[in-house]
Amino acid sequence: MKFRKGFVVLLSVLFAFAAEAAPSRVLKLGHAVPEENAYHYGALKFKELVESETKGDIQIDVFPNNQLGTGERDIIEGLQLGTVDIYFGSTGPMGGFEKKFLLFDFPFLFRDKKHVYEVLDGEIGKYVMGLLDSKGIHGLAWMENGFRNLTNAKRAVNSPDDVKGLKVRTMENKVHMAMWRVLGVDPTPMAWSEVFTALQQGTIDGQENPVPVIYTSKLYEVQKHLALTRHVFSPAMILVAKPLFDSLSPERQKIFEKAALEAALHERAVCDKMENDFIDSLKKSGMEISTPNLAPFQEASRKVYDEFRGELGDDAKLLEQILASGK
Ligand code: EAX
Repeated sequence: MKFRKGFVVLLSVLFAFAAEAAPSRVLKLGHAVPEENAYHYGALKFKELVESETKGDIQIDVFPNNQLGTGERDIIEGLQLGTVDIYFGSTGPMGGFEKKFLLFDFPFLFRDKKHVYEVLDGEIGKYVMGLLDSKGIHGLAWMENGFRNLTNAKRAVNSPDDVKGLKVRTMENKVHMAMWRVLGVDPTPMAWSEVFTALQQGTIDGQENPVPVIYTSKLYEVQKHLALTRHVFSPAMILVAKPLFDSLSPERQKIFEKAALEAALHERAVCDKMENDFIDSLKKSGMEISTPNLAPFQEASRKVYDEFRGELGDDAKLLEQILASGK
């Protein structure tokens, strides 16, 4: 009898511990790239910090490689639908959610990464991020996707003439598409999850992305030529569904904000190192790399400013501010 009583007590203690350890919330974090990409390193850092700061009461499950959607636009829509809790990814589709995000999509807008983070970590970045709240999305931090470069299967690119007639996949972003159109390219907007197969099948000739994405998505298997055009700096963001963020206590909101800032700085450092290391890796993987003179590309893409400045309304002044601060 005594044994049975002791056993029941032991079981109830174990259950009590188990119940205590069970998280009160399990959140879904999604991104569109492989686990080797910098976003994933950032996501794991964010998970580690939030789980440790909440002593496991909030658990974050990370879903890489488009598991929560067919591409970044889809995953961001999931934040609004409540099917996704946290997004790590580029701002590429953001212009479709808040037009003012097109501000960062203008070609050759940023001089270098120092200039990028003076803007994103300053008043302009704060202002643009704050515009998302009315869309059911809360911005937590700016990360890095990086300066975008053109790859293609057909020919080396050293001047705008070399891109004429190429079918190039772009993000679902009308400013990016306009830039390639003025260069005589046929731009094809497409979700990231479809790009590798489209390149493999030859339905498109090329695409454009930062070096870390090109390498971690193994595009060297289907692309022969890489031109270091650095034609647009692609920011990335940590976003959270606004109803979820609003439901957190002020203390837990601070935990999310602090963890996001730390995770973003970690991701930027990882991404920056990858950009330097992976150029060599791409060469070793058989890609032919050209470093074109960018002036003719910059000259030709000026038309995009005239075409889209109006979309920014009175925030077009921010465009001039960014250009001026980069001189
Ligand atoms: O964010 O869709 C794209 O080209 C993005 O740069 C990629 O998914 C990484």
